[in-house]
Amino acid sequence: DDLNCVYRLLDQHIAQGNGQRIAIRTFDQNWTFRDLFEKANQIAHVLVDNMGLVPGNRVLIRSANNPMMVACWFAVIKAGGVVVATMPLLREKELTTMCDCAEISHALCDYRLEDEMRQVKSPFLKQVMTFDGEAKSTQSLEAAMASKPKSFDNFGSTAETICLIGFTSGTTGLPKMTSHFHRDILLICEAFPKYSLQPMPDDVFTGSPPLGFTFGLGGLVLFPFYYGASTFLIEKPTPELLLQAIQDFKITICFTAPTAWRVITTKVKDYDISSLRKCVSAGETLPLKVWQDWYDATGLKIIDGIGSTEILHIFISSHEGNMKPGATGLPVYGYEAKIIGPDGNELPANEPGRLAVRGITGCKYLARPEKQQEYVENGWNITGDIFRKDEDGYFWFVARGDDMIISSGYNIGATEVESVLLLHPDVAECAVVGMPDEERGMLVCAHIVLKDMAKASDDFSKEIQDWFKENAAPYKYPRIIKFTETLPKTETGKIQRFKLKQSQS
Ligand code: 3SK
Repeated sequence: DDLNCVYRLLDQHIAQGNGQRIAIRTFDQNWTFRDLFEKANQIAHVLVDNMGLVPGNRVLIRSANNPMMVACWFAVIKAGGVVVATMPLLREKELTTMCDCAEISHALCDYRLEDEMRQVKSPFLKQVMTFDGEAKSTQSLEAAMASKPKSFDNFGSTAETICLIGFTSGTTGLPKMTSHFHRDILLICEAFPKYSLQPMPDDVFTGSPPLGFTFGLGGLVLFPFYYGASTFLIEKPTPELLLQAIQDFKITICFTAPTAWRVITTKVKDYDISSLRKCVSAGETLPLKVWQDWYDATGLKIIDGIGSTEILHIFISSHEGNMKPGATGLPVYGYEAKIIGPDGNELPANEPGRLAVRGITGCKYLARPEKQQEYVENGWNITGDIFRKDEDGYFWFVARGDDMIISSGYNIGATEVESVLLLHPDVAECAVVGMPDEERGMLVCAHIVLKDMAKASDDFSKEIQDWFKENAAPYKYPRIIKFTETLPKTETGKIQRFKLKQSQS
């Protein structure tokens, strides 16, 4: 049982007599570990008895961060299913691609996000059930749960049973999927949090990343529960709500992205945040100015980190005792990192090159053997980031090595945005690049050639942006549109994105 992640993270608290402790709080709900345990067990019964789930089936979970989403996450794994948790903002086309790629057969969905889920056209998806928080509908998950027992015999998983599939925002057409074992879920709880946070049962975690992003899953569910602590979930987090929660619910550990830390710094003087002891930043690189301003305002040192969906969570970071402001940090216990040149050999100190990482959680691409070959060598995962390692072994971010745009902590594949734009009936050609921005780190900027250039206008940009938000997750939409007669290309017709980047800097 100790290597079954659901037992270790949830059931064990009941077995040890800690069921009455608070597991999840929101602005209007309190769930104890027992509440969560019983609801997860009832949902597991519904998955098996009513939805016909058999072990190994992949189950999509679509929701904002709330207690029912967490209960569904545990229920799927209890029943032997594989969780594919998604960002709430994804649209029908993105959901369809995920269902097709991961062969998803079942979905559990917050009723407020049901419309897009019902439009998914995938031959694999057989069963969708929605939860509404109160069994308002007789068809709801809660209505089906009402008659189910509050105990459940967990499927007999082993340490190496796959229980989670993560999608990475691909830089090319099809997304990359990575799989994770029960063992991996538990190992990350022994790595970054132990190294940087030293959590205790009285800690209260909060933050903004969605649970569909493994940064959020770790920081807001796995780490608190592994250490018997509680989590405070916010469905639509804003800097103000994070500050409100920290003040009113005595939060001790907060996970968010640099963009939010920057805004929070400007507002913190209006709140009492004296309970806060650890501040974590990941998802994009943390500018030194943001770190310094927060330190000057609060005396707290933000713990920067870099992780990935492939590795599951943060693998380079620091703690108060060994921080070099501006550097991302040192490899976390259980991981090794190095900087390699184009020939794959390690580079000398301070030379920028590709970051490679290897460690306890491995890197297992699913269904795409060519990706395993391209991105994994001797267990080393070759990331898309350019870093340098200084003479003391600290890693410093230099640049993204691919066409990924990181805006407000979201990873946005430029090619993915292009492929959506090309579906617009008026778009002939387009190229998408990141544009540096004070507030968001990067902005998505689309250079567009229209079939009829006479249509180019500010109003038409707005029309394309609105159309985009209907057809893809709104956080990916191009905030800047530049209409152009031609795009710069090589002799072989390849778009020269670097020229577009140069022309705007
Ligand atoms: O983007 C990151 O740095 C990250 C951190 C933790 C887990 C997952 C990711 C992608």
